[in-house]
Amino acid sequence: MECHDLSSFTKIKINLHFGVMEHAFEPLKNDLIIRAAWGQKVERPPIWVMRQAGRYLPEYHQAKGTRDFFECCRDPEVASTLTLQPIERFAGLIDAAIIFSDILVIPQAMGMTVEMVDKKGPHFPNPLKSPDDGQYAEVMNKKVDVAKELDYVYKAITLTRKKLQGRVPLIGFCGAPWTLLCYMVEGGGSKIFKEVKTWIYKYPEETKALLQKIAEVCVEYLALQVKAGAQLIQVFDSWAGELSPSSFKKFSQPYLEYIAKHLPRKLKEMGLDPVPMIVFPKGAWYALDAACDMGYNVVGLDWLHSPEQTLKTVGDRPITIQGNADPGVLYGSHASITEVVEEMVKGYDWANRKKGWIVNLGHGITPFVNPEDLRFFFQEVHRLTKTD
Ligand code: 1CP
Repeated sequence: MECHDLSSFTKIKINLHFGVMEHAFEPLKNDLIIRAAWGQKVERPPIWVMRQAGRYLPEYHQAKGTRDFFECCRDPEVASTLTLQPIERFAGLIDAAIIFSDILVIPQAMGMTVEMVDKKGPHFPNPLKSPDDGQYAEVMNKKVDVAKELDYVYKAITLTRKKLQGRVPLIGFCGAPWTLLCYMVEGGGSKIFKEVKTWIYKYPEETKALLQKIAEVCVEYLALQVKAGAQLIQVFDSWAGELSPSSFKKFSQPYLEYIAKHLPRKLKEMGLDPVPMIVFPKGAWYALDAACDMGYNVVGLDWLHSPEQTLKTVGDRPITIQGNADPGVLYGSHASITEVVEEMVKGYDWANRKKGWIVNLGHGITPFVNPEDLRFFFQEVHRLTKTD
């Protein structure tokens, strides 16, 4: 009889009831968001908020200490601790964790230097200047080893899944190619987007080649996140709203579609089951109709959309909407929070539909919000969607 040592056993794929998985994790005790993302009827709408692990939480500052931001991302122990903080604080009220990382790890993996400047945000000391600049050729020609360069993210995901012990699903994410391109050429956040507008209107073909390169990295990166244990994925197109309807069709949509088409194929090749995919094209209100046909299961909306109009636009397509309270309401009174939740519950026709909605803010939670006001938001969603 053939003899196997135990270590090779632990490495082989374990065929669980749910399909072939790379790791053995505890079964989910709360899979509400996964069922809602697949479009199933659910007992109540799942809730999480973008940027739920971060600066508004005192425990975030305490755990981070004086460490550099990217140092936290690269340390699986720290990253998993930060990911779990909102899950622990809001236990029983929150339905998903999102891995603590940043969208800008992809430009780093592509060979660019990105620093996180305290109280200012991301900074690229050497942004891409123009297609004639040697750095463009370098980035385009670099064979990105996505498995090696971002190994720390996969390790953080696997460790987080273990620590979660099935409490809630874990979301993996990446930045959309358009949004990443903005940072790579602007060198950080921007108000007028001078550089990236120069790129799209002066060098459209070179811009598209770079977007395609980023999209390919995104697919591989997301697939490896799923292999490591991510149970849903979200693509953040935070700067989609800087494009016109026509330029969105040229410089964002094709690459979002590429990811939605190729990720499931890649997962299949890897022997992994598909996971629900969320797209968040922030500010691109004109693209809601198109976003419903881009191949994603969930479309995340900012607060510029009314739920009623959204439902009309979605029609009978099997799309779940995620969102979309104005994050600013968390600076307001509890009466205002209640009103905003009531408007969403009514607007998404929850009492009749019981599907197609994941509750979230319309963008990330902002610094200086009192976490207890977020708790009140969660509690109000639970209270106003309870079925006896
Ligand atoms: O709970 C979580 O969501 C934490 C994980 C997370 C995610 C999903 C972080 C941690 N960043 C992100 C995504 C991210 N990063 C986006 C997409 C979401 C969005 O639009 O908000 C974007 C645009 C970034 C880029 C980025 N990183 C910014 C924005 C700068 C700008 O141009 O306006 C900032 C400030 C960061 C730093 C960052 N990322 C995450 C945290 C907790 C922080 C703050 C770091 C600190 O000061 O301690």
